[in-house]
Amino acid sequence: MKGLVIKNTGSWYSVKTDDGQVIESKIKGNFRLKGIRSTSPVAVGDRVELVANQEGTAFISAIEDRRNYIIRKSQNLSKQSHILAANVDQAFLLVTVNHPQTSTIFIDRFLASAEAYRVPVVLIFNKSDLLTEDELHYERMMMTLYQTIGYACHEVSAATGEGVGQLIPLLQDKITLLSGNSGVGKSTLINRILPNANLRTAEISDAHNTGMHTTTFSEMLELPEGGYLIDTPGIKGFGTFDMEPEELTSYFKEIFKFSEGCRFSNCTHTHEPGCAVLAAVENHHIAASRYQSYLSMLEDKDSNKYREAY
Ligand SMILES: Nc1nc2c(ncn2[C@@H]2O[C@H](COP(=O)(O)OP(=O)(O)OP(=O)(O)O)[C@@H](O)[C@H]2O)c(=O)[nH]1
Ligand SMILES: [Mg+2]
Ligand SMILES: [Zn+2]
Repeated sequence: MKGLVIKNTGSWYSVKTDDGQVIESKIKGNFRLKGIRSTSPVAVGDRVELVANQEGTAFISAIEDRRNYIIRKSQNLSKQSHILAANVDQAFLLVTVNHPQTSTIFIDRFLASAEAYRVPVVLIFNKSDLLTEDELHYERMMMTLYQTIGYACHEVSAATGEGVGQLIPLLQDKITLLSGNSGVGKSTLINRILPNANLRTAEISDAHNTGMHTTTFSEMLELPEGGYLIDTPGIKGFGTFDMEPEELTSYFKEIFKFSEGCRFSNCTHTHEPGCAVLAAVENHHIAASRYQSYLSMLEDKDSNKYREAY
């Protein structure tokens, strides 16, 4: 029997079989996944093989090779990671310019790691109903910045429903991971799109009380038009990235374009003469915030710390 892992609640997995039943399943004792040190070897979005048992539950006996996966590194130094979801077609990164404020470093780190996994990202700016004139102005500037780089951006309010309609066609027949800081409104947005989902959301909206982590496990929800939306726990920061400068450069689309004009092919864009990236930052062709994010990821290589990206 084969199926799709649609929910992970720690030790149990809900697996939807190809004939449409949902079977609660466990991993067989010594089952390990090669190459990945993860807190849980099976992830939402995995295609698995099941062996049914007497009690109406099943054992997961094999995982099919993954097309991709999105990892959240754990916050301690154990080097363990947590796979938020596997086999996704795209990610919606939900951000808010206030209540809570999503930092540009967080956005850029997410975008760079998604580039590394080759997962396309759409940026969704939520809580437009809460923003002051100044905040709206800042939000539109951010949208222009990321659109110019090549990321689609949408402004919505999950609370009022404003703008949510424009997301529906983007979801059809795709597996979409919804990610973002805790409290930005991921579960609220899914409840707006799928009223029957009835996901738990934070009860009070308090700008000073963020990081509550209302959602604690990933869950895949089926869309009536075809496709799935995956609600995930909020992410706060990332583990360090250990990438060579050339590799890192290629994950910042606009920095990569300018880097073709650098004098040295191994330019790190920090101090080298004839650096086209530094010139572009100087001339405001590359946003200072993007360059700062690049530098912060470059520093990761030399430090071994967990970095909170706000
Ligand atoms: N005013 C307003 N409040 C919103 C909007 N979207 C979400 N909220 C509120 O923001 C709070 C957090 O929403 P959640 O949907 O629980 O956030 P989440 O991203 O799922 O958070 P985690 O599960 O902790 O990762 C709740 O009080 C929501 O009612 C919005 O568009 N406008
Ligand atoms: Mg949630
Ligand atoms: Zn350079």
